[in-house]
Amino acid sequence: MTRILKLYSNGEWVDSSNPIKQDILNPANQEIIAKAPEATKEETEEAIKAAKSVFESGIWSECTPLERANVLLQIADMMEDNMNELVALEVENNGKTKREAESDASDAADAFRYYAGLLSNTSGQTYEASYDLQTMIIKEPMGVAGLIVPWNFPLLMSVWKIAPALAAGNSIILKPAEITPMTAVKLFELMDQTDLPKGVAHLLMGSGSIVGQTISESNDVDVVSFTGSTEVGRNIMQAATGNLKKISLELGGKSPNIIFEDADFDTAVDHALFGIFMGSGQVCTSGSRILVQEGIYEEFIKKYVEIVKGINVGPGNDENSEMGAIVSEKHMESILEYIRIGKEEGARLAFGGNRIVQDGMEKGFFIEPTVFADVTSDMRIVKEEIFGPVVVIQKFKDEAEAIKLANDTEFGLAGAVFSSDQNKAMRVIKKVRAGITWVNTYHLTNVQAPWGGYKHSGIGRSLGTYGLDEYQETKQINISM
Ligand code: TAP
Repeated sequence: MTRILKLYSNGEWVDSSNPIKQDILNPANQEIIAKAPEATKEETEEAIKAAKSVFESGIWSECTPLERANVLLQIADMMEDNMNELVALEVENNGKTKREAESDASDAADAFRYYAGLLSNTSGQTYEASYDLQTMIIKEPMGVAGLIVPWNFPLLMSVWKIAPALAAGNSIILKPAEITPMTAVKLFELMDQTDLPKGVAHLLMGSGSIVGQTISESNDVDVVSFTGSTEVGRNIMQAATGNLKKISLELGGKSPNIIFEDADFDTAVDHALFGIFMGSGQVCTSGSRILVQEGIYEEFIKKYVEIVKGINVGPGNDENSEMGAIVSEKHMESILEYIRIGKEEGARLAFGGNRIVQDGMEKGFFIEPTVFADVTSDMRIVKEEIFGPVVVIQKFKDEAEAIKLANDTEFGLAGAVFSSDQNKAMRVIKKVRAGITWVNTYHLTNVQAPWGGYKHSGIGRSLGTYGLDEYQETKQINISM
């Protein structure tokens, strides 16, 4: 039976007054798994007001750090106790593989533990500004935090925002992507069973143009944290001007993966595969532009394609699947359109390029892992974020050209260098204008490290102590003595 989802507002699961419901699909077979409410502007405003009033009551914002840490640990425990269900829901709703969903869910529980740990540590600053003036710097919660997340990591992106926002003592409104609400609903069901006071956390499903826009424009929202497209990020920045709310934006990327001739060949090939095909390429930090030094260029393509041919694409719940489905038909069509454009632009299609419709996969949204070689910097497939399993491979001559090509993009989210010369690798990675970078590996990161981009890839940082700062005000108190 199809599940009917509800909004979670002011500590209650409630129906929306809007009769329109969104079908929530399994992208591996188009089965309807649930019907989700579409919150109205009025319902969004009511939730914001309730969140504000609970914030002002001090029931959460004035808890001791240790009390808040205990609640975060309860949420982490609940997630771990319900890991299998969280994983199954993510696979069913997003299309990613079980292995990927397991890693997301475990990282998400860890993020709650990490922020609980930060709260358990004392921190702060006090100094003597002059003989008779003592200055103290303190951090305070901001108020209501609007958290808007995309469909590619529905659970992990929600938690990367919820955990620090709650740790800081804010009230929160979470808006999941319209098409992937399932794990957010489960997470709120779990949070509802903890000691988190009612009314601190609200879950509003609905469209970006109504719920997202209302959150971004509201004068009662003090901070908006958004992950998604650069276009919507710009929109949010404009909408936020009303009350000059703080914003953090984690946007798109077109990240370079630079492979020098002196790199360990097999390691470079292996990580360049993982760099783009993890999450079917629907990952903001994907290494979607591989830059290979001329001496190994043809050999690299040959080996790369040989392995790509063997990637097992299939439903996420099949243990043998190495790459899952594309999240929606609309997004699949957009990726296929880019593949068409790439062919038209004259890039060499070294492998893939088609929707997969055989072996009982005809109802799912599956695309072959796709490799374009011999691309040039002016091509749209090199410049624009495709956000799918499509990689472009470009040749470079020397270090200077590698850096030039790597930075020849409006984005600046991620980048990697592969070389056995540590000095050269460090020299080059420091020149790459991006916030998340790797040497001789790809995608590996941790909850302590700041996550975010340069240039059109965003503003602000998630995770680590930096992530907590995004949800805090900083105050100086000067004490005359
Ligand atoms: P977006 O349209 O940016 O959606 C991200 C989130 O913002 C969703 O919750 C969306 O709601 C909401 N949103 C949409 N319009 C809004 C508005 N005017 N005000 C406030 N919130 C709004 O991304 P998408 O459609 O999911 O994907 C489009 C492209 O974005 C992708 O192809 C990819 O290039 C990029 N993208 C990047 C990332 C990361 S991690 N950087 C993640 C996802 C997508 P709805 O779901 O209701 O539209």
